[in-house]
Formats: sequence, structure tokens, C-alpha cells
Amino acid sequence: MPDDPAALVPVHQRPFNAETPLRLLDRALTTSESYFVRSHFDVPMMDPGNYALTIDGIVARTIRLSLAEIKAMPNESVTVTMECAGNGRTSLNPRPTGVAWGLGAASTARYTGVRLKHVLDLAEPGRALEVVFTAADGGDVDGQHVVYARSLPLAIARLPDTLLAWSMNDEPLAPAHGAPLRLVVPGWYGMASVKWLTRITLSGQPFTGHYQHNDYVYLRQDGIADGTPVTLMRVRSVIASPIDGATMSMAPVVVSGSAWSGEAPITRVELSHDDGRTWHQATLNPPASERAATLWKWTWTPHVTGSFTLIARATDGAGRTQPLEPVWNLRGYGNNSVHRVRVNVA
Ligand SMILES: Nc1nc2c(c(=O)[nH]1)N[C@H]1C(S)=C(S)[C@@H](COP(=O)(O)O)O[C@H]1N2
Ligand SMILES: [Mo]
Repeated sequence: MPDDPAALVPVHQRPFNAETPLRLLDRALTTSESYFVRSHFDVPMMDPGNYALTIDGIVARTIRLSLAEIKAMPNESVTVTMECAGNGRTSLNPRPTGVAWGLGAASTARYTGVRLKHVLDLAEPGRALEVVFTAADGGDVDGQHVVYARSLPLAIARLPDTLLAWSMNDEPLAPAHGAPLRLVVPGWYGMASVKWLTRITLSGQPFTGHYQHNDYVYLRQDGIADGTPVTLMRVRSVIASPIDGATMSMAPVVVSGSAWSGEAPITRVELSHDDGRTWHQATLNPPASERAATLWKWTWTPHVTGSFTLIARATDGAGRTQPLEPVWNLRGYGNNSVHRVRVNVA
């Protein structure tokens, strides 16, 4: 667990799950200490010295790679914003079961590792459909022993930004974030980015593991077929400053935050101080990478005293805009409704 209690907002103690404080979400990078943690089980014991990654299944040859061998491969770095699919769940009514996330289950880091594609090619894949990623953590789920495992379509696995990462923000990856090696799938909700990776299996069939088939599927959401897998992050913005409940004077105040979408670049962030009657365009900062959040700012000058609700609404290049009200589904995934922050002008 991190030393600085202010660095994270704990949501659950065992397994440890915690949010990034919202006031940090107008920064280009989240430090490792403040990066949100989402783990289904306790952090598994891993010895980097004895670590081996196995690549097997539909391959010409099964291979095993040590951490030193993986680190010696061509390095690649990508700045990525990662968000848990359950982020924003607590604003759904009725409240779905699952970790009680506010809006801080999202963070940005510069990941360094080797392209997954590079490692797959070493094993010479045959006619596979999917790539299954198996982790070292596991535990009891409804009376069954379950290990964390997920699959990706082969085409996504082979994208140049899909990494096997051992470093975050140019520091060694922390145990809570998947050391010694994790998968990073930019643009997808966090469940795809398997931590504590031990095995990569090329498969000819759709994977039906617990975290693929039972969890991380949309259920009972209007307009979406039951069982549709959760994949790309929906467009979202978060207000980092001012914080909810802040008191300010009748002087110009900079409203700032970040916005991201797994589907396309952010093209617009609008702010409202009057419950959505009028909207003002925020200034956008070019993101660190296509896979990282866009930071934005808007200067508001309140002309009267009273209480106000600030709303941020992002739009992406695919024309998708955040809904003003949450859209419910059974597990509470992908709720990208707008962020509202209440402030007092005194
Ligand atoms: N092995 C393993 N990988 C995992 C998980 C897990 O519980 N076990 N949680 C997933 C989920 S749901 C998310 S949102 C991200 C969170 O990554 P972080 O803890 O580094 O923020 O890791 C993903 N990878
Ligand atoms: Mo997640």
C-alpha cells in the first residue's frame, strides 16, 4: 500500500482498490503512487529473478522468456490513459454491485516495454483467432478457483501500441500495477491490460474465461445486445479543479481537467455553469500521444454570488458526446455521463 495517504483515495482494502484523487486529473502524467489500483485479488508473489513468460498454443514453437530477455528486446514507450470500465458506477441508480468507484478510476502513465507483436512473432503464430493472457493472481469466485485471464482478437494484439510493459513513467513497474510484466492495451478499458502476466496462448476459439464471458459484458443496457463485450473506453471528461464543494470569490477562476476517448481523439470540451443552458468551449492542449488524455482549461468569471454546478462535456472525433444523464446497465460499466461539480461563489 502507498505511504502517502493523500496520494490515493482507498475504495476497498482487501484486495486493495483505490482511486486517483480527482484534483490530479489535470496533469499530463499520474505518478505511480497516485495511479488508481484495480485488483480482483491480492497482489501475487512474483520473483523477477525467476520470472518466465510462456508463449504457447497455435505457434510453430513454444517459447519461454526471462525478464532479462524481454528487456533486451527493442523498447517502445507510449503514454496511455487507462480507465476502469466501472469508473463512475456510483452515479448509477439502482447501484450495480461491483467496486464503488467515483470518477477517479482513471490515470495516465508513460509505459515502456516491448511490442506484443514482436514477442508473438518469435513464436511464429499459426492460424489463431485470439490471444489469451493468463496472470499469476487468482482466488475464489462463487466457490470456484478462478485465475485472472483475458483474451484479445489477434488484430488488436498485433497493433503497434499494444505493449508488454515493465516500466511506468520511466520507473520500474510497481507490484500493485502488475510487476514484473503487464499487458497495456491503449484505448481499451483497463480490464484488458492484464497485470502479472505469466502466459500468452494463441487460440483458435473464443475464450470463455470468467473475466471474459461472465464479467466485462454489457447486460440489460438499452440498445446494446446482452453479452456484448466491454472494449473501448467511451468518451469522458473529468473536472479536476475546482473540486466539488469549493468556495470561490467573484473573480476569474480557471476550470481545468482532462478528457479522453478510446474511439477517437478529443475534438471538443464544453463547460456549463448554468445547468446546461449555455456551453463554453474549453481550450484543449494537444495530448502527449494519441492514446493519452487531452488536458483542457476554461476561465470562468462568475458575476453573481450563489451556488453553481459546473458541468464538463467532451466530444470525440467519431462524433460521440457524453450523455447528460447516466445510462444504466446491470454491472455498471461504461457510464460516461458528464461530471458535475458544485461550487459556491461568495
Ligand atoms: N492480473 C490482473 N490483471 C488486471 C486486473 C486484475 O485484477 N488482475 N484488473 C484489471 C482491471 S479491471 C483494471 S481497470 C486494470 C487496472 O490497472 P491498475 O491497477 O494498474 O490501475 O488492471 C486490469 N488487469
Ligand atoms: Mo477495471
